[in-house]
Amino acid sequence: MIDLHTVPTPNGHKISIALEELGLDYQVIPYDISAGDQFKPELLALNPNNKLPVIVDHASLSDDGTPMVIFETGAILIYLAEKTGKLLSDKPDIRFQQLQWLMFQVAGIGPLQGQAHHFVRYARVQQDYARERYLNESLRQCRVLEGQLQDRNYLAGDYSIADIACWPWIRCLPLIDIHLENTFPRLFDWFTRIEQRPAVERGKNLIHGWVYQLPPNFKMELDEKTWSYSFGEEQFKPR
Ligand SMILES: N[C@@H](CCC(=O)N[C@@H](CS)C(=O)NCC(=O)O)C(=O)O
Repeated sequence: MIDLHTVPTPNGHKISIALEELGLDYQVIPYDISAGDQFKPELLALNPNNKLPVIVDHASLSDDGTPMVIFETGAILIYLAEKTGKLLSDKPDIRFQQLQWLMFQVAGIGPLQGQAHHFVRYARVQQDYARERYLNESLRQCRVLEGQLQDRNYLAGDYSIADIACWPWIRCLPLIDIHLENTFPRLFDWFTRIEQRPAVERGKNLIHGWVYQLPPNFKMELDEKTWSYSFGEEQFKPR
């Protein structure tokens, strides 16, 4: 049994989709990051970086006899793929292409598109330069993916953890007013192909992700406490 400590965000959905695809036995431990759950001592003991998701695999023990604990979605996806021998090729050339696109997501799309969401949807002070910069970067990343998908159905080889990592983030683009259908047709087809997978349907609905129903550029008005947990004093206080 795997404990999945998670939230209904793109990072959370990467792991619930992978667990569903792999048919692994798991239970969900939901967190509310707007209420500061990410700073609970139980979570900090698993991930000192106060981020979700985190998995605890009770079926796999570390050298000290305690269950394996893994945070950072890139590491979790590689762990799950290696545990099952699925969703990551065993042919070295394809495997490293898949890992390369996984890294493109965790080191590129997540951090930079994440900033676009921050400046478009959350920032309390209008920051035109930052907004433009991260929107342009998100569009540039879409162009890179569009190019990669010109002559293939998945990012590298068969459907893999690279596609699973990117998909929930591509799903968020309408929130920052980026729409694939006309501008990035191959990326749109890839998105639709993956969306139709039953495991993706189950994984994305695991915890209700209401945020995905918001209109483009919807400005989030966070109350003081939530702002503090996410972007203010509570987030940055030493622990
Ligand atoms: N690089 C991390 C990012 C995880 C992350 O940013 N998680 C967000 C939810 S999507 C979180 O837990 N935020 C809580 C906080 O920043 O306090 C990963 O890939 O796991």
